[in-house]
Amino acid sequence: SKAPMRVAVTGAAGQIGYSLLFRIASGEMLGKDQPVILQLLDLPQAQKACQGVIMELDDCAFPLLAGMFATDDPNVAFKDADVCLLVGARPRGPGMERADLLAANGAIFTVQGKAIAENAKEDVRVLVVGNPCNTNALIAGSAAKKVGRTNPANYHGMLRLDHNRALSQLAAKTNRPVASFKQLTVWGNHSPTMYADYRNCTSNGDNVKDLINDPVWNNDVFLPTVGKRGAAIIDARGLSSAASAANAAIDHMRDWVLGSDEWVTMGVPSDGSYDIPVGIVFGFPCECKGGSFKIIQGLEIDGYSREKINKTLKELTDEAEAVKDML
Ligand code: NAX
Repeated sequence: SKAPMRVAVTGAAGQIGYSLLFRIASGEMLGKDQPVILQLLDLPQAQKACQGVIMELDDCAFPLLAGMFATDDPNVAFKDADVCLLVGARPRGPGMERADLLAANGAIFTVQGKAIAENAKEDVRVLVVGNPCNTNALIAGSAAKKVGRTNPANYHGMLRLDHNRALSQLAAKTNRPVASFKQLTVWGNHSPTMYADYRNCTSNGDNVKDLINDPVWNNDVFLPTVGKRGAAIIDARGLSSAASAANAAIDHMRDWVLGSDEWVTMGVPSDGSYDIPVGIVFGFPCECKGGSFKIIQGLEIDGYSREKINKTLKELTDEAEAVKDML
């Protein structure tokens, strides 16, 4: 049987962690034949809650769960990790300005990026879920780059929830099964400025843009619905998206590790594709094969799309500017 893979999860005592850990342990992320060891990181005050989660994981008697522990030390949590899911982050407190939020998270992700680069496997794959996830991934990747050893291209931000939200809206609009949609892209930042783009999307061979043929719906209904979905869920549930966020993290990592027949949206450090400045962590259409990913090239960007892309990019370059001392 296969050697276990080590999966580090931060913010393990939080609500996304509670939806995520059980599915990883059941084999939904890395495969039904792949044993896993869970390495949970959370703050000192959350260690007791982590032990409770560990007790429940024990009580599931998952055949693939080959070991687990919780710690408040990033160097321990990331030791020999194959996969790191960085979920824990500093939430925006009352009266906290955006700059304070960026700085507080910058400090966390600088420490964690360094600890990953120093301790994890050299081919570690990292997905940042904790917000602002694109810029947190930029910071972690930049801290890791200073250490060397790991691949800076492997520090991702999570755009998959936006991608899945867009898919479900397209399915509802067209009354077609969600699985029929291929070649959707969500460009940019995980924020209301993201640009969900179905110009290249097909459903059972039909072009979705032609099928819908409603630019007003696209601009005035679809994009705001996807962009503000997180707020709508907070409004309805009184809590932010958790199970769907965990699901998206699993989708992102499963496709990256095991491959995907279809395009997927991933927040990856730009290599300059589509004129996105090198290094900015940006939602791109990606193809995953043989354990690696690449950005789909050669898509046409029309005037409307360029405007949307520039808007979400501006937000990210502003954030990068605000944390430039940490890069
Ligand atoms: P919770 O507040 O339920 O849990 C967060 C956990 O992280 C807590 O247990 C806390 O103790 C821990 N934590 C805080 N700082 C830490 C640190 N430095 N090291 C380790 N652990 C730390 O939040 P939850 O609902 O689970 O959300 C977690 C993060 O996901 C938030 O930043 C949230 O904004 C972000 N989200 C990102 C999404 C995305 O699509 N990228 C969507 C869902 C979610 O909003």
